[in-house]
Amino acid sequence: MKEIIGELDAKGLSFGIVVSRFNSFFTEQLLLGATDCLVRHGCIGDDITVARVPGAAEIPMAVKRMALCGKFNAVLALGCVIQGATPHAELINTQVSRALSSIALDTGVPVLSGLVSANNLDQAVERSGTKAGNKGWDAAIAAIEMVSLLSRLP
Ligand code: INI
Repeated sequence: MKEIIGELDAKGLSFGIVVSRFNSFFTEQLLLGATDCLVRHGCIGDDITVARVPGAAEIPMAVKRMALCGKFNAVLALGCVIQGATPHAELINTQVSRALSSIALDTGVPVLSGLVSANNLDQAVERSGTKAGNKGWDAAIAAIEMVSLLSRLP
């Protein structure tokens, strides 16, 4: 049996990060988590580029541009959608998630979602650096692994 796995080494890799300003109280924590993870795994600050968009709905457009530009090994999408703030929160979640998957599959560039989808503020707090971890960190570690895995797959 031959097993191919990705390494958790971000040395020499470049990452694009798209972060939304909406619910910035949470998304800034996601950004801190993501960059902390990348740097702890060997990425240098100069190899991380952050693009800010107004809200989660605008994330895919910027992610696509970053994925297509050829400068980044992976792109992270960080946002926070809280149910109840708008009647179309569920729609935003669905559309953004689908769009991110399509961009990754169409471009071949790993796109990792650090999109917090919460029913209320408590859940958003839990997923942005407290008891349920930090979705930005989770997206970053998955990005590092996927870049390595894809470089090794036939
Ligand atoms: N954008 C978010 O990132 N999170 C939300 O919770 C949210 N809610 O609930 O409204 C939200 N709305 C804005 C949306 O993403 C767009 O920026 C806006 O509709 C303009 O296209």
